[in-house]
Formats: sequence, C-alpha cells, structure tokens
Amino acid sequence: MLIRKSEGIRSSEITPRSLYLSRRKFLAGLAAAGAAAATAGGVREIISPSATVHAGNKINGLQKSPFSTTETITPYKDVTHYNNYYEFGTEKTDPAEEAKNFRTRPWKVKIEGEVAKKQELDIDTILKMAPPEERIYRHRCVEGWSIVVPWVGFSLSELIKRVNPTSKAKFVEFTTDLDMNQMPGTRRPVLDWPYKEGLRMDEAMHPLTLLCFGMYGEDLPNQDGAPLRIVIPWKYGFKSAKAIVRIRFTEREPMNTWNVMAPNEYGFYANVNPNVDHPRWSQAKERRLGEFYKRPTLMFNGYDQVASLYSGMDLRKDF
Ligand SMILES: Nc1nc2c(c(=O)[nH]1)N[C@H]1C(S)=C(S)[C@@H](COP(=O)(O)O)O[C@H]1N2
Ligand SMILES: [Mo]
Repeated sequence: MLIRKSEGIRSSEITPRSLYLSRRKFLAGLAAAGAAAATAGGVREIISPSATVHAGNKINGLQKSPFSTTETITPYKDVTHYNNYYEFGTEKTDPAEEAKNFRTRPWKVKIEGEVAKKQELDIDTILKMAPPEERIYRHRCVEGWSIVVPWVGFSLSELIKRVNPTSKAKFVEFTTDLDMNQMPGTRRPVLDWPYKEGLRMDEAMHPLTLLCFGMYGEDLPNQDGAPLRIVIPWKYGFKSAKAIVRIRFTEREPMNTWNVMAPNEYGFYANVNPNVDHPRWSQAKERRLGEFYKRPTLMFNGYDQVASLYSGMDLRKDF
C-alpha cells in the first residue's frame, strides 16, 4: 500500500528473497553443479525450508476448519519477512526487524459506538471467547503478491455477538495502536495515524472473517499484527488491520486509512477483483511468494461464497 508514485512502483517491484531463492533453485537444478551449490548457506535453506526458527508460543487445542484450503502453505520465513506495517517502517523487511520488541501485554481493546454496553476487554478475555481454529486461507498480501497462511483465530462474529451491537450498527471500524515510543514509523507523517479500517456489518459477521491471534500453530508474530488482527480472505491485504485497540460500531460508513490517503486508488470495499485495475497497475494476475510464474487472480480471491453480499452492487464503482 503506497502513496507516493515513485515509492509505490519501487516497492511493489522489489523481488522478495524467497522468489530470488526459488530462481536460484531453478538455476541450480539446470546446472550439473547443483551438489556443489548446495553447500552454500542460502541454498541449504531451500533444501530444508522447515528448519527456520519460529518465535511464538504454541497454541494448544487447535480445531481444524472446513474453510481451509489444501493449497501449499507459504514458508513461515517468507510470511514473516515480507510485510506491510507502516508503523514499523515502509520497507517490506522493516516490520520483522523493527517490531521485534513490541510489547503486546498488557493489551486492552475498547468496544465503542452502537453497542448495548461500551466496555474495555482484556486481550486474554477475548482469546477465551471461542475455541481457537486453524484456518488455512489464501491471502492477498502486498500488491501483486499472494500467500497461503495457516492463521489461528475464530470468527469475528463470536466477539460481535457477545458485545451486543444495537440495531443502528451498520458498520464496524477498527482502530489500531499508535505508540510513538514503540513504533518508529509513526514519528513521521507517512500515514494519517492511527491506522484504521472498516467493514460493513454483514461482512464483519460473515463466518470467513477471522479475528486472528496466531499463525503456524503459534502466537502471532509482532510483524504480522500481534496481539490481535483481522483477516478477510476475499479482500486485499490492507483491509486486515493489525494491532487492534478499538472496535467501534457505527451507523455510517467509517473512514479507513488508505481510502483517506488515496481515494482514487483504494475504496472502502477492496474486494479482490481482477476486473478492476488499480490506477497504477493491473490486478488480473498475482505472484505467490516463492513462485516464479504469475497466476490469474480469482474474483473474491476464490471465496465465491461471499458473492451474495454484493448482489446488486456495481463492484467497479464500489471498489
Ligand atoms: N496497523 C496496520 N495494519 C495494517 C497495515 C499497516 O500499515 N498498519 N498495512 C496493511 C496492508 S497495506 C497490508 S497489505 C496488510 C499486510 O498484512 P501481512 O503482513 O500479514 O501480509 O496489512 C494491513 N494492515
Ligand atoms: Mo497493502
């Protein structure tokens, strides 16, 4: 997600390390020198991708989800080292480095707006609201790139049901943490801090919409949005607010950061839609992290079960 033209083009064209590695693997396969090359550190990593170090605590009692895809899971190392999270810097590799020591406890989430009772929930209370599930979703992360991630969480609807929105609640707004001491990126006016996102109530209540606090069977790494984020698998990555501190129910469509920063480029809905070009690039194809060839992008990222939420809407206009 980018604002300035030069920066946008540069960042989205950067070749992530995983792709670079797979290209090397490809070349190594062609060359008879494969065995010799395999002794180099970088190449050894390709041979045993699971040997990467995970940082989080294991989450016990994970239930499997019928919503999971059986597609190949993207390596942990890639998913945790190619992130957009501007509070921790604008380069894709900044969050892994700069969010290392981010403190995620104690952590409170304010519940505000059109609800029966405004309250402040402790993160550990939220985590106990429903059994944790593993949901393997396709995810459109950074522009043009996709990943397959075993997220951990439960449907956002579990929380929404418990906080009792009033009949006036038509939208949900998510506000994320703004801590200048811990988030070096927020000391500069790169975005209109704090980062905000919003969903229509029926989108928020859809069973696919995940309130997420883990991945790969462990606590969420800081760069991926610890301690609490949302994941909406049929929408572009920027809808998935990280480090949520406030959930507000509203009657009117809330503002959201990218829509405010670049309204002609980023709309409120942000459904994955290969038929609507971004003003600066086509959205017809995507490249999965670690793969060489692009693949066609599917409408709603392949999650056709959400199509009925948008019947009667013009998704070229309401992009
Ligand atoms: N708080 C916060 N949440 C954020 C962002 C951000 O800058 N700050 N970036 C968004 C964008 S532009 C993308 S593409 C996704 C990336 O999520 P991922 O790193 O898990 O792929 O996070 C979204 N959530
Ligand atoms: Mo993004």
